[in-house]
Amino acid sequence: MNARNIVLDQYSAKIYKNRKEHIMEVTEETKTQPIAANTRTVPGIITNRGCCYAGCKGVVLGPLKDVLVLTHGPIGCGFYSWGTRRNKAKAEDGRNFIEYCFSTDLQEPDIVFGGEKKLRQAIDEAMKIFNPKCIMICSTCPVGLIGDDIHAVAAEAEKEYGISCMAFSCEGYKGVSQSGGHHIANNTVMRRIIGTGDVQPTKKFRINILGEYNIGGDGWEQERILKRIGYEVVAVFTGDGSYDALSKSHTAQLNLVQCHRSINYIAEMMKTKYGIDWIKVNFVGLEAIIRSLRDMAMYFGDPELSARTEEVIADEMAGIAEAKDYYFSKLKGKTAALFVGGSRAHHYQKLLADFGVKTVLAGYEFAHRDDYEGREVIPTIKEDADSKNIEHIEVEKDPDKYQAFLTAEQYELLKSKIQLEDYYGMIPEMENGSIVVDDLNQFETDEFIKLLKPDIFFSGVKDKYQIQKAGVVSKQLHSYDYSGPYAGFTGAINFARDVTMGIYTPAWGLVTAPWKNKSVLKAKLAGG
Ligand code: CFM
Repeated sequence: MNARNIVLDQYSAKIYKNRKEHIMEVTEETKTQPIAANTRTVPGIITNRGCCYAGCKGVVLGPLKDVLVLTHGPIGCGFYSWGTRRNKAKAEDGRNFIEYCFSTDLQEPDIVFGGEKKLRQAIDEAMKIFNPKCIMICSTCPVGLIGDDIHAVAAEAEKEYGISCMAFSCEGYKGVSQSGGHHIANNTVMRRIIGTGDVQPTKKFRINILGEYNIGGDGWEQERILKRIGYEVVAVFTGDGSYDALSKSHTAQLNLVQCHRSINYIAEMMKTKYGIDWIKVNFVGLEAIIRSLRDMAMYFGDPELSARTEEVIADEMAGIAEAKDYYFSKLKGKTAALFVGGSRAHHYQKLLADFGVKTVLAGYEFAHRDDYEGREVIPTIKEDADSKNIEHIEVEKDPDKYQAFLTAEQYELLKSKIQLEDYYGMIPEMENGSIVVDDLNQFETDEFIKLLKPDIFFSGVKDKYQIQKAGVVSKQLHSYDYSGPYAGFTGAINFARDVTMGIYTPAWGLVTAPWKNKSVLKAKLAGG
């Protein structure tokens, strides 16, 4: 029996029926089958997912350094999301609210009598002490339940103080995970900020990076490489991001999408409203970065830019060659499990492969089917007078399906320019025999560790210690455990160094997994 069935068979009939749709063993046959994703977690199962508020406030809005993000709710929500995501930011005009936690600290009487008064007070206080140009109010669960009109309070504050004040009804319970929160944040950022600023474009190659949150300094490393080549980075959404930069982002010529899951909404809306093309990129993993840089150069179709791109790639690769070989020799043949939010399990498989590490299990907390199955948007060359124009076509993973959208010539041109395989989602890129799990839970984590025995398990803080108690080193791929950056060329080496240190630490061999302490009979009954 394969690992998938061994785990599923331990469930009751009802849970089995649900979970079997979320767990897949990759084979030639299953590769083209759908996986259930973005659905409600079975109540009672210990999931690693976050909430709508986490996706809105924590993920998309939180990194904006010159915006005062105010959590309207009991203090726990603000406290728990305080500084835990490691989105780094440098102050530009002396204003950096990143290190603060602002909350209305709702108490029982406010829940009973309404919390709007307290919200107004908090805004007054924030204006007196910090005088921000923009306040964003984020609701947590109880606020939605008692019905505070945060949008009305925001409108009043705009009038009274002449600032920009936006309200986000991102109560935690909305939707099935943090994914709904991304969407809520994206909509308001698009409606209220993008396009409000003014700037005279100076440089030729102006780009935005979407879905890059500067965890551990990833965004800075990407900007360094892009600037070396000659790009102007207009705005990063939203790592080390600012209201000002976002307001001018409509003046860019191309949007790069790093994390598709959290920000594809803005990429699409900017395409519709401003005609800005977008392409998926991946700055995690050496091969992936090189491919992304070449695609960008191809988009602009400028020979000088292409030459400069190749120069920078060669130089960066030469700079890390020795370290790369060393870590490859240490890591080759190791195996990894990856369970992250909605895009990193895909991206980091590429980086692991650069060092000879095979991914035996991968999964997402809240990805949608397109993230798994590889329904992708790829750039295609449009046949018109200016052949550099690029049109987007939604592509299913079955190549025959997109062929129908294109003329034979376009199809051939496309194939010659871009290796489509590289743009597929997570599942089509995985080796046969590996396991894919959506919304992995605590029970399944233990079970798959027993069966697959990965050398390292990449995940988050909620399950890190559970994994380490089983004798497997766990590295956080959300926060990087206080390390990073992991994106870019030098980032790849940082990553390989940390992974090597983790795997070669002798401590893991000294840990006895909890199931190994069970009596033989009990262990047998428990399937251990
Ligand atoms: Fe995108 Fe992210 Fe991720 Fe995400 Fe996240 Fe994150 Fe993540 Mo944690 S935006 S989907 S909601 S890449 S916070 S920076 S690491 S779960 S895989």
